[in-house]
Amino acid sequence: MNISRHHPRYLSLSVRERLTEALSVGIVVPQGLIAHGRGEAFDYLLGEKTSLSASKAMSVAAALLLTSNHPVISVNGNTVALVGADVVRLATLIGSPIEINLFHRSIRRERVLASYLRRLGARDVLGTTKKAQVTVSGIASLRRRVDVRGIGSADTVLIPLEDGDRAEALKRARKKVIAIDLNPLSRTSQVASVTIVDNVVRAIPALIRVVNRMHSMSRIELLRITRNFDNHKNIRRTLREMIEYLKGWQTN
Ligand code: PTJ
Repeated sequence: MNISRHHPRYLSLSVRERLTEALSVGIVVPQGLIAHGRGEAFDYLLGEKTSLSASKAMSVAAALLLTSNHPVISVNGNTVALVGADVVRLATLIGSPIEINLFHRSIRRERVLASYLRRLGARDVLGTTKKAQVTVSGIASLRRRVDVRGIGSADTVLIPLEDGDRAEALKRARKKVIAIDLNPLSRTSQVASVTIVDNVVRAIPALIRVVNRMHSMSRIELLRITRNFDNHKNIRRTLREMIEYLKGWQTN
């Protein structure tokens, strides 16, 4: 559908359009549209903009990615459809592989996502071969099977739009977990080491900008940023920001 740029909901409508197109080629599953709807509802409560607490979490996430020995970006259908090109850019910048790890898993979908990411310029795409698989214990779905060269040996995993089960299991496996999730109350948000409560379409491009800015900082400075961060305190700040935004509507 051709959406006019002058439509007041242009951005939101074009994101929906991207998801439905990705559904038609098998990148996104129907359940992904439902998940997106839930995300949109929370985005309203943020005024559809990046909050101060999300910006803070992004700085910590960037510092963590830059100081990790083996960071990995885990992607699902929605993430690839919405920000595939930016994920490839971020992976190149931090020198990390991209691992496809699907909740609604099928070999066909894994191949579709991998070839799409490669067309966007990704060099190191994992998660499509059974050869190098290991199991992350405590995950009820097929997402427990991961690549030993990727999530299996990662010290930090970036997980946009994740299910809580796997976020918890990755934490138990002693990995640092960076979540991007519009729902600050989700299990993923609550268990992650760093939670960016923001729309993935704003968060990944913003994260690229922050990583570029922090690239020249010393390791000591970066480690100080990660050590002084309290994720639960920052999520409470996000909730306060949402409440303040709603209060603004009361007085309108
Ligand atoms: O591609 P697959 O098979 O791996 O499946 C992907 C989905 C998203 C269907 C699957 O991972 C799933 O069911 O996820 P959940 O458990 O519904 O969680 C998705 C979370 O992402 C929810 O907390 C949403 O609020 C949040 N969310 C949805 N859209 C966005 C988002 N967060 C950030 N940006 C979004 N655009």
